Amino acid sequence: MALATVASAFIAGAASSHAAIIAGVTYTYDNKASLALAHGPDNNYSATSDPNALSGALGNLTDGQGQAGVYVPGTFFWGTPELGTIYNHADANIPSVPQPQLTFTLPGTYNLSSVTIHYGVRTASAVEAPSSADIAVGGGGFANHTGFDNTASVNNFGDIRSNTINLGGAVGSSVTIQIRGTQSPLAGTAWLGLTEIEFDGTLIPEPAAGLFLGLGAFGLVLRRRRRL
Ligand SMILES: [Ca+2]
Repeated sequence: MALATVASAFIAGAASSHAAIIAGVTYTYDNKASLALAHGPDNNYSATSDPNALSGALGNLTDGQGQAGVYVPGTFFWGTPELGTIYNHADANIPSVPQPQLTFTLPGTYNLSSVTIHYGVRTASAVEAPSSADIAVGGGGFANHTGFDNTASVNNFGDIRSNTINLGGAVGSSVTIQIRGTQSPLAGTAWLGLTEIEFDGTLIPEPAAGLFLGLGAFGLVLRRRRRL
């Protein structure tokens, strides 16, 4: 059996176990410093003195709390401890710059089935759903995804909603997400609030992950040998 076939069989076996929500995901804000108005636990900082407060640490977007159907805000949206990020689209850079851009680091290499973005809508306060999200797995190219619900909220302090986006089994140890503007920015005064971002996938054991990433180089070697 060729090495490539062995590796493929190993990876298939590893991926056959059930996908599950990945714990221990950390993240950084890549372009948060350009936000002129920002509030919430992850954003209540000085862009000049503490621009990388979340580097290598768990933040409110991956603390396992704030999911749609579980969490109901009990105070004004920006006062809730569940928020990961909330900001005002009055920033002059929006919507020309997708904000925020977040890079998530997974605790290993995963076969990713989906990502679920939980967000708030509070119509009375102009807290709106994102318009779309651009997502790149493992440093690959960005793909645009829609499906965010911006219908009027019912709960007094806002509704927490979710959008599960299919990642099609993409393999990687990091994911970058660019959240794109609110759906009807009301002349630049709408707010965006995120509460939790969850990744669903299957861990690829380290030997298989190495083989998987090395298969491309191995194929090059085989092609070269055939030419000799
Ligand atoms: Ca959370």
